[in-house]
Amino acid sequence: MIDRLEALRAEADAAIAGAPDEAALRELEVGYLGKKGAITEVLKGMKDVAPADRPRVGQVVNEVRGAVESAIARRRESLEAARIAALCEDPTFDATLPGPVPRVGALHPVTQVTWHVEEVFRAMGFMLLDYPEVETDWYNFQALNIPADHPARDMQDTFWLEGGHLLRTHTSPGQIRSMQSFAPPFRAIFPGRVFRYERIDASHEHTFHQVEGLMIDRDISVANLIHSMKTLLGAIFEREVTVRLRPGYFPFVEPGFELDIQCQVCGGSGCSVCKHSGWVELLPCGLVHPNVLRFGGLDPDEWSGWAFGLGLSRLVMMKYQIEDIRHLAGGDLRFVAQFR
Ligand code: FA5
Repeated sequence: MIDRLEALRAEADAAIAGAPDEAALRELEVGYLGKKGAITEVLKGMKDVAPADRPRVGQVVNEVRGAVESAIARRRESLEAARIAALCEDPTFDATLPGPVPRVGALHPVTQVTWHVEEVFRAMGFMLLDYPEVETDWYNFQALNIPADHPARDMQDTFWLEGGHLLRTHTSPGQIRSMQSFAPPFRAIFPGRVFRYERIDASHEHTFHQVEGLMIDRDISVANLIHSMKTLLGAIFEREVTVRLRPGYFPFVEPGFELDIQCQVCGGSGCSVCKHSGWVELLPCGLVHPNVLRFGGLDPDEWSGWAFGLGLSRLVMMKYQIEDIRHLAGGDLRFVAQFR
């Protein structure tokens, strides 16, 4: 067996040294070392070797296999060097020409800002949650203190589905769902798409993004809420932005506020995005209404909370000074490529 191996080694050495190209070399590699290769075949005879001789024979097998492997590697290197040298001799080859540039994609600005908002809130100990886009009337309205005949339903025109389901008009149903899932105190944000049966214009889409935030604890106050909103906006815009707080009505918070931001597209002088008012409605918020805490299964005498529903699509527009919301879902890759 040792003689057979030594003969194979000599034969392989000569064949490898004479291999004219990579294809021939690859064929030799398979022929000697492959599953059905000559060396592998010899190895199968190991079972017939006397036990006392096995260590010595085994050593030779390993040596021969290693030698063939390194002969192949050396030949491969020299073939490659010869190929490059030949290329350099070719007068039509210009090594200074730029190579093909890979096409690099870009994350959509909504994704980028969503991730940024998530990062800011995670650093403040908030959980990141995800809730269904198809909701029931109960989660989307009733449990948020908006009964069937409540005029506040008109504030959010709804896409109704079969079987009493609907496309969620806001991310607020997550307030009830999270209260049902987590024992207080807890804090969470839930970003996502929302849908409204609305006429679209420069600042209104039928499908847009919101991020809801909810903090449930004992003795929560408006001061906690304002501090968190300021931290968020400071981090997102990376500069001072002018905001104003006004009373706002939402059946699920009491008191409720509208936090507006000075329009970053026109700087406050008036444009189509801010409807020539200089301000953009961005961040409705307030203290969670006791009825909503009850619907979520919490005792309002013990627990309190704040919530906000950030208009994420509008935030993206303000951050990047995008003058029309329809660009966001327009599917034009030239638009997305600008946010690389
Ligand atoms: C709500 O959706 C409430 N759920 C927010 C809330 C949550 C209030 C928690 C209090 C506590 P509103 O309908 O105002 O509120 O929408 C919230 C934000 O979404 C708006 O400030 C605005 O920035 C954005 N928005 C509303 N409608 C559209 C639309 N058609 N296109 C794009 N953005 C919109």
